[in-house]
Amino acid sequence: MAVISRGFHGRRSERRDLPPGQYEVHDFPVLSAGPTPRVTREDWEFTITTAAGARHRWSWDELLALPSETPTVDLHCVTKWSKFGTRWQGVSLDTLFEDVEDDSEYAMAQSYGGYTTDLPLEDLLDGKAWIAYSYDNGDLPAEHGGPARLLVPHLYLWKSAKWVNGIRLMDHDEPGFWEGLGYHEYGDPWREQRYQGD
Ligand SMILES: Nc1nc2c(c(=O)[nH]1)N[C@H]1C(S)=C(S)[C@@H](COP(=O)(O)O)O[C@H]1N2
Ligand SMILES: [Mo]
Repeated sequence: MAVISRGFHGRRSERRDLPPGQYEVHDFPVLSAGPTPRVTREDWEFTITTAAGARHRWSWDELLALPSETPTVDLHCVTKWSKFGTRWQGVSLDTLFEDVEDDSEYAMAQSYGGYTTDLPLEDLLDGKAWIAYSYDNGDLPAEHGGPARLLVPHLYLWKSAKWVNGIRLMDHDEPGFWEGLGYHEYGDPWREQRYQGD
């Protein structure tokens, strides 16, 4: 087997899994389309609404009483920064969808403050998405979506709705906030799906 000198590998950061067109950052940029909503844990609630209108609701205490997971994931923002190895704690959407009966194909995540983003329901399931309430072993800071945000790290970060307060199931796709402004309806960083038509 050939011994390859260090030089051929390039810098350490280039060996990480960086999707096309992205660069690595070490800080944690804040990107918010509007002011940061202030939601107290007492007032916070999360609702899954089926296409038929059935509502499944969790208070803050009910969310925290559910089994949680501690995913370590890479984040990829459409503005081209990627951050490796971010550590979170949250409840898997699989847990929240356990008792939800609906065969809808699409979901709209909705946030305090009015932000929305749409995605196929299957992209929220099978261990791919969480309602995250802790970042780096601390409370999730408000500017990053606290008390809790959606975390869907396999898609561009605009799908990870901060200050999430619900998911509405839909039998057809509808554009969310950025999708309605020309961003890609799916947003796979590995296929560089930044804008409509990519
Ligand atoms: N409610 C809400 N969620 C949001 C946004 C927003 O403006 N409002 N911005 C999105 C975008 S474009 C990105 S890149 C990430 C940024 O998350 P961060 O501020 O924690 O880095 O949040 C996403 N979720
Ligand atoms: Mo973004």
